[in-house]
Amino acid sequence: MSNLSSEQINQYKEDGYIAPLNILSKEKTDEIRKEIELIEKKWPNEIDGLGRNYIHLISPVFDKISHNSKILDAVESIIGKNILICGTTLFIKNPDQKGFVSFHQDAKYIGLEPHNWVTAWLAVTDANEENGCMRMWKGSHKEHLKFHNQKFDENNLLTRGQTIENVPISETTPVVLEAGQLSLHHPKIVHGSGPNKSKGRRIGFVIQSYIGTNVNQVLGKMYVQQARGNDTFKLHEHVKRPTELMNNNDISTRKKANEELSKIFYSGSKKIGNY
Ligand SMILES: O=C(O)CCC(=O)C(=O)O
Repeated sequence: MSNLSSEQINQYKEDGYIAPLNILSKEKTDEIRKEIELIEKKWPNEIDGLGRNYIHLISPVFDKISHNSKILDAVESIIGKNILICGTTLFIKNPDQKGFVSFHQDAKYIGLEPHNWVTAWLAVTDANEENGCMRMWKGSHKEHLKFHNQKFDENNLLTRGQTIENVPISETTPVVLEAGQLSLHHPKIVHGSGPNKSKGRRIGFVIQSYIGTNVNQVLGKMYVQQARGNDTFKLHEHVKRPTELMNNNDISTRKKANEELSKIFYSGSKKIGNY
């Protein structure tokens, strides 16, 4: 078992996140990167823009990471033993692009209530200040949800370009991770990330999020998988795990899931962005 220690749990409660946790070997992260490159080559546009979501439904490689027992042990320490995977997202920042993530709180537009959930960010490549790693505003999860301006900037990787203005950068901490390491963050922590100024790709695979079975989706419909324990609440539709890359049935499940997710993220919005 690799459950978090009591010190780590206290750190999560105090700071709103915990990192780094060692999860995968270098060989494994190379395999993940190859899977991404294969999909990009064979199915261009499939994991771009809105399509960057739910890759775990069409790729056994990403399915296995989402169900990784080391990750689940750590997640169990935070949300308990009955765990569902309700979504995944690839956050890729290529060196020739200006992509960034404005400061935001995940809980603002995601519709998951109560907040018995946690987001896991796995570094597929190293993530550091040069290539635009996440920055966390420690302790900000203890406050209420803040006002988010909806900016729809072209290079913002968030759906509406939702932005909490005037976050003091000097009070934020970079989450520096080596490939194969993970961070876990709280639904209400204020976080964001700058552009990639390096010469290589920055790739994060984000399980967004692991939810307790008691967590409802108050803005729409979700397709979940059982990661651990039992689901006695039965609030969501369960879907099967993929056994081959890009199986036709899995592709149509993913399409439905993406359409529903888009409705959730843009609920009440007059405009639709790129993501
Ligand atoms: O990958 C990033 O830079 C930001 C990801 C993020 O905001 C999240 O995982 O909640």
